[in-house]
Amino acid sequence: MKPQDFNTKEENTWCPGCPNFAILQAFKMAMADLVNEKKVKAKNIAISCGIGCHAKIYDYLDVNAFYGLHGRTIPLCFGMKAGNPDLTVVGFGGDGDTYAEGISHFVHNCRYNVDMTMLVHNNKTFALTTGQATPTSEKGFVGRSTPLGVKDQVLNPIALALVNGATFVARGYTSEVSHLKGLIKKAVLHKGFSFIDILQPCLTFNNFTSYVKDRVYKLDKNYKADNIDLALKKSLEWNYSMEEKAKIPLGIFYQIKKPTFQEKWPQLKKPWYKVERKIKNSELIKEFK
Ligand SMILES: Cc1ncc(C[n+]2csc(CCOP(=O)(O)OP(=O)(O)O)c2C)c(N)n1
Repeated sequence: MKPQDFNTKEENTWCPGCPNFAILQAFKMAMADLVNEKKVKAKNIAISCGIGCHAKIYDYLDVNAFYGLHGRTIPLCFGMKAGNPDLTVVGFGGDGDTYAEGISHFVHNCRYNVDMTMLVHNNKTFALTTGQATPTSEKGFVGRSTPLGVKDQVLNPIALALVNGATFVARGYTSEVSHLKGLIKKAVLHKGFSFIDILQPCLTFNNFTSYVKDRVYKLDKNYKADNIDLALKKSLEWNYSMEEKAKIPLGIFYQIKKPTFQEKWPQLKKPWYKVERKIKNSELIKEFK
């Protein structure tokens, strides 16, 4: 299988040069590899998305998919996985989508450890609606909804995921496509909730490329990703601000094994459509007639 085998015939309406293309490409390359390595079955890939520029990825991937509501990607993925544990479930969200509208689902899924992957296209703005502030917009960010600049504390999604029990927490960057592809492969193979915050500058409404490009660095090969204290320390190295001296780590901050939601609930191990029910629908209907 080749990455382009996931292409659809839909016209792509992202802005020319949008870093979302890099996420699409990294995902297609990662999934093609996993299919060729016989670790994933193409027919079992199921995705969902929120609402926003990121969500258009739904149109550009020839896989099973459910177009969601703003912020509801995670519960949709949760439902798909609970309904059919054979599926390889991946959610795509925006930073507004996941860290504003969908924040409660994000936090609780870190606790539940549903076996799914969440890829967040983090452009630090609500892009589709033309550049309002999101929780990861830094203090001082001037956008359509904040002409006087953001006054509040910025949200650090990496630290948030870590303190709430997430079992796979990573950061990628759209200018590092093959690194991102590697992260996606590892995330998909992880048993449990795997989360990658992907820095994706929005060329039209929030282009922070020049800020990140010289500040990113990859976590060292000797970095031990199973140590929560170290992971937390690393997560605080950059607080999504525009501080001059910041350094931005990329890679897997933390990965451990914990029982998944399905393992905690043995009733959910079998796909629901294979469960034999004692109740006969026809008898029930008769009773209510
Ligand atoms: C509940 C709800 N609130 C607001 C909207 C309007 N809305 C549609 S797209 C969007 C911006 C999406 O931004 P983000 O999730 O960051 O994704 P991006 O466009 O940046 O990829 C908003 C606010 C909506 N569709 N539903």
